[in-house]
Amino acid sequence: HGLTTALPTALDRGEFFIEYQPLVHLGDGSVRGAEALVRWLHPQHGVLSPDRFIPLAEHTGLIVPLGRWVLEQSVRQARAWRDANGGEELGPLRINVNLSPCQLTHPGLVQDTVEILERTGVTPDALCLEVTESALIGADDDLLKPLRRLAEMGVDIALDDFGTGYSNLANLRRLPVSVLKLDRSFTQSMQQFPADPVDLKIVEGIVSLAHSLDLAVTVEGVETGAQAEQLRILGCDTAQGWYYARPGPPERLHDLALVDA
Ligand code: G
Ligand code: G
Ligand code: MN
Ligand code: NA
Repeated sequence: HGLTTALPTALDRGEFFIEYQPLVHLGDGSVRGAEALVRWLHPQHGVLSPDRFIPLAEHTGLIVPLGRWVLEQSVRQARAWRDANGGEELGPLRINVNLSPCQLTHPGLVQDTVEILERTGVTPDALCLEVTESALIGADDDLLKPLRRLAEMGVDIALDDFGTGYSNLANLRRLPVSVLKLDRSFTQSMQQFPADPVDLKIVEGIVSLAHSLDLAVTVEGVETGAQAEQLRILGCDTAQGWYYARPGPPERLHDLALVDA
């Protein structure tokens, strides 16, 4: 249909833009960084969410140049936040970028990332690449090699939507990941206070396993203060969700971070 024909040239026409959603430290409430979320400003349909076009971009192969564009824009943005603040008082804002499975198998991933970091003067530890749990289920060494290279350089790798795919927990040990992003469904079950005791046990178990493997835990989809408090008590490290802020323009993130500092 219409989206399919318009997609291949949308990148050249400059129709994509990125919104940023803050990542907040649960212990002290400070803004530590943001996740980059791409949108398509379609000339007829208006703003389209990634669910509408990422699958199409994966199917047509546009995801490789689009993903590279998102990575470059986001890392530039992280640099701009740092510069706007004189690089000091805020502490660096880190940037999380989603990678689709097709980008993992694309041979240019490591080199593109290195070049983008060098061009922008952003250190690898300011970047976190998010890969879904399902993309890594049963991953062989060839698939993991580029992620391992990036992790060795100091780039964080996060396992996105964790707890939805059924990955073998023991498998975590061989993945070069340093962050688990707990799926939104866990946060949703913390709606009531006190939350369901079984769900509490599950999250408690995941957090304890994660920490014993030296992984940080980020929670997604936090919509209320009660959820944030419950997840903080359970030992989660970082949170993201509408309770703090919806995805928005980059200037807003800087303002949020300054207010906190
Ligand atoms: O905020 P939201 O509706 O925008 O995001 C929907 C989904 O799209 C999320 O699962 C998110 O991981 C994915 N997504 C957002 N931006 C990107 C991107 O730049 N690349 C890829 N591969 N997925 C993205
Ligand atoms: O990469 P991922 O699938 O995790 O992308 C985050 C998705 O979750 C985006 O679609 C984003 O807009 C959405 N999102 C972010 N915060 C909230 C929230 O508090 N509640 C809900 N329901 N969705 C959220
Ligand atoms: Mn994500
Ligand atoms: Na997610």
